Amino acid sequence: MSIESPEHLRRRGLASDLGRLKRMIEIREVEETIQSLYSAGEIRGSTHLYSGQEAVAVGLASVAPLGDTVACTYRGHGMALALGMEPTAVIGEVCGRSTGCVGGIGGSMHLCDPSIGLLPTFAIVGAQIPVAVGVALASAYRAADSVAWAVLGDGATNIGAFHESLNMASVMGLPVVFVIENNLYGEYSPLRWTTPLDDLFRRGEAYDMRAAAVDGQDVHAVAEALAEARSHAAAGRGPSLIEAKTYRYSGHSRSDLGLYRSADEVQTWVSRDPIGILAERIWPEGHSSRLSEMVEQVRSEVRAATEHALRPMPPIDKVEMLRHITG
Ligand SMILES: Cc1ncc(C[n+]2csc(CCOP(=O)(O)OP(=O)(O)O)c2C)c(N)n1
Ligand SMILES: [Mg+2]
Repeated sequence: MSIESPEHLRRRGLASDLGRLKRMIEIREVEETIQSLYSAGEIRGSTHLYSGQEAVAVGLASVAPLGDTVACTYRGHGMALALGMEPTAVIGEVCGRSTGCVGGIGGSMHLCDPSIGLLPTFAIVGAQIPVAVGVALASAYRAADSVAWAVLGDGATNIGAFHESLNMASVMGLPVVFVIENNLYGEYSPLRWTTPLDDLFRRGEAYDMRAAAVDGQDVHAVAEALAEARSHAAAGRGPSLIEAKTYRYSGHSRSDLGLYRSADEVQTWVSRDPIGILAERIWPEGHSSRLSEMVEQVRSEVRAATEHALRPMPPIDKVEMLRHITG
């Protein structure tokens, strides 16, 4: 299947800029709903929100055909939605309900749906990277034209598995694209406290790998860079490392307010909001009322999805299992 296939984009709802905008709004609304559900005590364990980074997931899902495989992190609600998971399945899973994508036993950090190419999201920093390389190896072995995607944070580039994975993928010329979501922070530490460089794509040089940085707030720029990387991989020319410069609006997880970041810094990034950037491009003559209309529409869809997701309780054995897992 060609990456321009209208069929795959239609199935994902990403065939047009309006579809891409709507999906980014959906991700934002689902994350805001999850934040409120967390405060209301509906969510056990931790949860990591994706607000601010929407253009990366939607850009990737716009160019990854069905048949590709995505391995990403605990900050994976946005990627699941971008790839086509229904809000009910995300919200249900995060809340441990049977309406969730894996029946409520995975939770926020373990979303999964093989039918959309999403491997179970990974809670261990960097663990998804060698798994994606393994998927790429299988694809090369079978002479399939599918590509594997490893989506990781800036902090994960300091993990041994990152370096081993890039090395092996490069030596073997495997069809994998490594996508760094550089949101400038690890758990609570600014990138520069833990990492000796700002431009993480430069780590690709050490592995003789095609590498580039891209504006992670611009869904078109992300899609273009990732489409090129995918074509390169699918043509048998090996892996790429793409660094998307982006920002998470919320703290690292659950109740973290992110107070270690200055208000100016947050404001600078909010002024380059990925939803605003695309809306302005779609409606250059003025976007605020049309955008508000779309937000209202998505908000009511997400409200309905939430009611549906929370209605049933899981069977008692799953409740017991969750109790056991989360203490
Ligand atoms: C191997 C491992 N070490 C530490 C942790 C705890 N931890 C969870 S998220 C995180 C920060 C990762 O930062 P980054 O890769 O930049 O991803 P982001 O959370 O910013 O998306 C850490 C240290 C973990 N889950 N796994
Ligand atoms: Mg980070």
